[in-house]
Amino acid sequence: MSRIGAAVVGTGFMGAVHTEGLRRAGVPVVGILGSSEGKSRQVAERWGIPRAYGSFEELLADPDAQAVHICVPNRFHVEMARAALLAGKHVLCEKPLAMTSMESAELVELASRRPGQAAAVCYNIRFYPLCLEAREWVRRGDLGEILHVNGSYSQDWLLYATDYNWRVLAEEGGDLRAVADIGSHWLDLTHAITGLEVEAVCADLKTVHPVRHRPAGEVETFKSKEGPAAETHPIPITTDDYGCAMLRYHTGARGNLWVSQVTAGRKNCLRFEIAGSEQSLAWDSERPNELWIGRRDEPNRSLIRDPSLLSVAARGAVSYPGGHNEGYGDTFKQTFRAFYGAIAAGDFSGSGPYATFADGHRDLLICEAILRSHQEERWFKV
Ligand code: SOE
Repeated sequence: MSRIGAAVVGTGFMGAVHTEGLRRAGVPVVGILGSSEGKSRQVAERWGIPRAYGSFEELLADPDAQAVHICVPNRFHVEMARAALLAGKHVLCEKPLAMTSMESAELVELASRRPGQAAAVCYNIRFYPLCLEAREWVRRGDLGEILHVNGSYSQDWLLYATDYNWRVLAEEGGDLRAVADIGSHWLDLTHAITGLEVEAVCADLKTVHPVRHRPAGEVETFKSKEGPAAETHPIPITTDDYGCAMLRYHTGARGNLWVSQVTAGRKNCLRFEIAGSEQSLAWDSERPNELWIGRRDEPNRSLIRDPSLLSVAARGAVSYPGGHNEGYGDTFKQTFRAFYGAIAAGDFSGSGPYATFADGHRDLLICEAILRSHQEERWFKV
């Protein structure tokens, strides 16, 4: 699709997902950077990537890498995104965009001064076709006035005190974890669908495991579920395993969100329900090819992801006919098609369906308000 080459920073879960998604989107992956030169070389060989960088500076100096995908722990996001923009690269950064809203504000400002470069945050869930369809329905007015938006994002990969990954550490990921890691997806998605702005929040958070047992080496996201390490040492944890927030939107609509990384049986489950004055919509990421339509005066319906039944906007993000189910990996392919499609078209307005740095900044502001509300035990304005 694009002759623009991409370099990926990070060789963990997200680095692998981005590399595969880029290739499926027809974007050449020209090089990879891991945590050391040896790691870069090993992964480049395994994944068939032509170049293994020894440093981020080497990556930035590569003229074939016009875009950089940042798939490393959150604490590196701001410095890498800043340097990549200043080096003239397009940037696609994993979420959350930064550790604090001060950092994300700086990136928004910098990106606005680089008008010929695209700057996006990888909120891939927007690109499930039925989420794009829900967005169309709301925008067309089919739901009527939005009364309330409710939902959750729950996982079980951090249920036990022996579960560990860099995300549990505040110094690696930020003061908030479940809220920032997965709640930010929900906040972004529901904003993309409804256009509603969160004005104030009232939140309650809980660290279920104030002490976790850290293994000697690094553990990839989700991998601790495959069995505890033989040798571990106890470490204090301050980030949230669970969180709940009531939301007030700018229109007067209400909402609530709960997140958990300790709900046994919920593998990766984002759910939303949007109640409108005419009808409701509900969706569950563990059954992503069905959209529930709630009606009061006639039977409820279920819309199956079949391109022939979808709006033009949602159909553009579908690759296979109905019944040939699409899922998680496809959302990355579609995110990258949208991002590189905009670059190829010379459209740097950020008005397309992908999330911009400004969207990433909005989510950080809400996350910080959630933390303050919890700490001060009161409603907090965003
Ligand atoms: C871990 O909770 C994680 O990998 C998130 O960081 C991703 O954003 C989400 O898509 C899946 O879960």
